[in-house]
Amino acid sequence: MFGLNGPLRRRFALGVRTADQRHVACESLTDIRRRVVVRVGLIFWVVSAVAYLVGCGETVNQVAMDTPADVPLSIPELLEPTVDMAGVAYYDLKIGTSRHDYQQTTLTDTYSYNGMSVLGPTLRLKTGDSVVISVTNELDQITTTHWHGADVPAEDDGGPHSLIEPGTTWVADFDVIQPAATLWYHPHYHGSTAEHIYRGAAGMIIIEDDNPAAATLPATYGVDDIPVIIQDRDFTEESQLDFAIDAGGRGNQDRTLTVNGTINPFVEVPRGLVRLRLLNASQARTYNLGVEGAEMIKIASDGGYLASPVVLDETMIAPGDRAEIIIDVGESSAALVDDTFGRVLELRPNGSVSSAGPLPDKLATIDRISESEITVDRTFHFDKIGDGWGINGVLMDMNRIDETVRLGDTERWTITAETGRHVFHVHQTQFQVLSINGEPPQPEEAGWEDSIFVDPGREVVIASRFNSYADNDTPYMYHCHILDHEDLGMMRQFLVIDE
Ligand SMILES: [Cu+2]
Repeated sequence: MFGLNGPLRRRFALGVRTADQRHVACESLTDIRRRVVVRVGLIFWVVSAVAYLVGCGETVNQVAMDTPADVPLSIPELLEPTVDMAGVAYYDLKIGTSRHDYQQTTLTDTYSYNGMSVLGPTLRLKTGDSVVISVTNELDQITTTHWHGADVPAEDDGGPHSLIEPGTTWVADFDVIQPAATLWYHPHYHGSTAEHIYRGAAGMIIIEDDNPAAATLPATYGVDDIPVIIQDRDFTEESQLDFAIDAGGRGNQDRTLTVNGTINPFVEVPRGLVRLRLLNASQARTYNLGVEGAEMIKIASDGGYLASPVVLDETMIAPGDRAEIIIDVGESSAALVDDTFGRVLELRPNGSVSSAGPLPDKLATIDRISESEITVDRTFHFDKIGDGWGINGVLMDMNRIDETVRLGDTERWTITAETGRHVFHVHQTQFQVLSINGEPPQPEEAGWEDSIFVDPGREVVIASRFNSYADNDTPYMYHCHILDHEDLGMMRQFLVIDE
């Protein structure tokens, strides 16, 4: 699909219409030709047919642009903290079972936080805050909760060593030392991460700061600043989640798209600038997202604001990735679209006008890591190992420390893959991309990242400053964020030590 530019793919999404979103989208080429010739003429038919042949290697429940979006987008509630005399903010999370209306024939059993029907409340933190987050496990099995993208001490990171036994509470305690960003939280119990997230346990974290360059951006949660948590799901005939692990190179790919747990949603927004906080919380699927009816302007990557806004035809988000985009909504609806699923989310003007804007020319100063700063080089190679997946020839071992990093060092990591598609994710640190296949990163990839797509055709070189926290005993993780691969062993552990 990468050979086709954005507008061509969007015509594909417009041209292929299915009568029922619960049925498969791959129609005969004759049907497509008839419909598209009538609509847009012969040139578009040729384009659509090519797009069809490339894109129809799989079947999904595609939402056509001319199918009404009739379900309001669910917006996860904001979790309000209790603040003590010293200004410390206390947040309470409880993970447990629930039931959610996925528009199937009956309610679906789910996992969630704080009694929501699915997913969890959004945590909104501010740079400089001291926070204490308690997580109580009301499931009947062990889990953990990890703060993905957060720069926190290893013992507060919520990785696979921070077990929460059923009926017990684990407490994370940290200062927010990083700039504004969209992060997320999710279980990270080794071997069960994919299933716990798939059943619905995940939520968004928004970090805000006093960056004056961002003061005119839309920032009213749920009004012009919208969380967009994208997940694919399959359902059994009994309307239950059809969880599966796929040991193949792409992991498990499902056929129905959900946004904040809603299928085929719309959201009412003001005219003017609207911010979408995109989070790919899927098990294994990568999305190529674009916008119909307006420009798509990317303002932030995993770790926060880009140097400047970037207008893009499409943005790829792999599992674990976040991207913040701005859409200037006009008099009629705009839509977030994906090249496989069609429309993801309709943005429907509600008659009000956003007070946000204008869009600033400059958002942040990205202090680029130079070659002269590098003190250590490492290489990581992703490959299949037997029935599992490993890094540098070994499967995950909870009792083995794979790397030891010295506090204060700046490291350059070169990442390659032998087979399959992977997403390199590292805990604690936000890195910079130095090169992809020897080329410097594009502006939209030149900010801070904690996850990056890797496959046999891409050599990715990143650099990271390890200058915040050290712990001689508790490791951080780095792993593939295709959750099938992670649970099957594609994870290793590093210590950051102060010596
Ligand atoms: Cu992988």
